[in-house]
Amino acid sequence: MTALTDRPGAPAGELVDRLRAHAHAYHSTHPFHLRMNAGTLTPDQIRGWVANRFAYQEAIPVKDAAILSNCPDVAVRRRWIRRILDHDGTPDRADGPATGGIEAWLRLAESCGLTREEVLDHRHVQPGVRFAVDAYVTFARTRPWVEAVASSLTELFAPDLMAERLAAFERYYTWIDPTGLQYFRNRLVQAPRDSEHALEVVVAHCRSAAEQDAAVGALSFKCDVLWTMMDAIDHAYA
Ligand code: AHQ
Repeated sequence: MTALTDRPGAPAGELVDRLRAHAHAYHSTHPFHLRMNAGTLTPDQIRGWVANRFAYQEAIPVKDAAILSNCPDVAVRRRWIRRILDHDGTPDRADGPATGGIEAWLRLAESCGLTREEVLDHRHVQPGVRFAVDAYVTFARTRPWVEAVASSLTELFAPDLMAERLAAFERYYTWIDPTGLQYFRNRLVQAPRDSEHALEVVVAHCRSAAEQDAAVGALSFKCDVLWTMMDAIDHAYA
């Protein structure tokens, strides 16, 4: 009897198909996102979503640093570290504004009529959002690093959502200063680059049936993280 850990996995193409099949569980189809992209959200609902999603954005570089700390492969680390700079930005230049995705999200917040202070202090963050974000960071800290890489593959599905969202904001939420939408424009470039790397890593490192099942399970878990955040936001602001 071959142990599951030794049983060879499926060919790479089949693993990729199993991962991409999670598109149906991605939070792009959550009712709150559907209403957002249909232009029917009120300013308070948009502000609630922006303030809560900040807790997730802030946690991404911490999550990525956890993966780096567990990853022994220098070639992977060399590329993975870019994610941290994308979000944290580089040290404030004396002559210019702070950079990075977290700063861009704060600008989105200000464009929606939120203050930086009320976003940074998490006063609007719902318990379900906090617990889902904490679960994601804990997953990255405690699971084998390749599983944590696999959990980031929700970004395979992000570009379509980002493009639809950007179009919806520009068309329906004209009360938001368009310069505040730069974060989404940046993700249109960063997300495909990041998910391409993550997919390469998962395909290269998940050869046994057990490893492939764990990678698929990690992506399923992450879909639940994102969906739970949206449930908590929908419950609080719908
Ligand atoms: O803005 C997002 C982001 O920086 C990331 C990093 C990545 C990860 O490492 O898990 N996932 C992710 C996502 C971002 N935005 C979400 C959205 O709907 O705006 C989508 C989300 C993802 O697909 O995981």
